[in-house]
Amino acid sequence: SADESLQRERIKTLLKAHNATLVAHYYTEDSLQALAEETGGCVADSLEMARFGAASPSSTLVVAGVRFMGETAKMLSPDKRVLMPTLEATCSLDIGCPAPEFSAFCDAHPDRTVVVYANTSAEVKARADWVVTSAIAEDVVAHLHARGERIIWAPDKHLGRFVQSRTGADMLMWEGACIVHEEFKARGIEDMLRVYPQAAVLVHPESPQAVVDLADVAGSTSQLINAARKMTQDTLIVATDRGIFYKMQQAVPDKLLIEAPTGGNGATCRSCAHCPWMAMNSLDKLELCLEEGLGAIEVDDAIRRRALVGLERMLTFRN
Ligand code: CIZ
Ligand code: SF4
Repeated sequence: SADESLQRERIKTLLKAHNATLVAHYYTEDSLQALAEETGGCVADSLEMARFGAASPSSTLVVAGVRFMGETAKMLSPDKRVLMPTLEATCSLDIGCPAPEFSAFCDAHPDRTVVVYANTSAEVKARADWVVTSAIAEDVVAHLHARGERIIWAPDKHLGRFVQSRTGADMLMWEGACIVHEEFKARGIEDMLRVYPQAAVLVHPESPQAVVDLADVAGSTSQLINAARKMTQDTLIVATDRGIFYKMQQAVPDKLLIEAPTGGNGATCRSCAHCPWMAMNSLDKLELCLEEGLGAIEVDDAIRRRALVGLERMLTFRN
């Protein structure tokens, strides 16, 4: 609309005035992803967001995503101002893994290497030997397993089980889950495959085992977008947050993308393929945060220094 295009222009002016770069996650709304692209920022998964933010020459990073992404950006770029359109956007994995309980769990198994998913608080990262995202979890765990290390994995039990099955590593799991991905239903996908028998199934491994078992490709968001390009099928059933369709459709403009079913038979679900916390980000909140300097992320320095150990291992990891 005309209003929205005026708003986009105002935000572009604000970004320039603040020497700010906008980094948006694949699961945020299309308007934010489009604006990040148009203004020289980036649209990415959490690993690439972290790399891009750290390499950016801007003095301010605006992170459209959920809180752990802003914290990671701040920890990697302590001298930059890191703003978020909303500080309320959390993640069920972060909520389900409180630092004191997690720390006690680690203390009870001192012989294990602690590997945590990026979807955790700065405090939990500070307790970890390694931080990983879904894009490199399997490679890192395979590397540790080959060195004979036994692992504590937290917090996503589905991703942990997926990585365990691929690597054969000895992994003690924390029992967390993503409220978006755990809603995908194998039965619903099987029904859909009867309607679209030629379709390929693309699944994010935060999904339940039965859903991953139906996948032609299971992988992180960036891996799924790359896989979409390579698939010979022209219909793709996609089990991850539907925000990914913005970039995936750009990558494969001629393919039909279909959201994998969540609740079977019209049953209600809590999230229906879209993360409620990612959805808290909007152009309105972005404009406000730039105008008023709201939503600044701060991380305690001692926590940051400890969390950086695992984060830097992730960023410098090469197979
Ligand atoms: O589900 C998420 O929050 C994901 C996929 C994060 C990421 O690694 O980009
Ligand atoms: Fe967390 Fe799931 Fe939302 Fe990602 S999609 S931020 S894992 S709740």
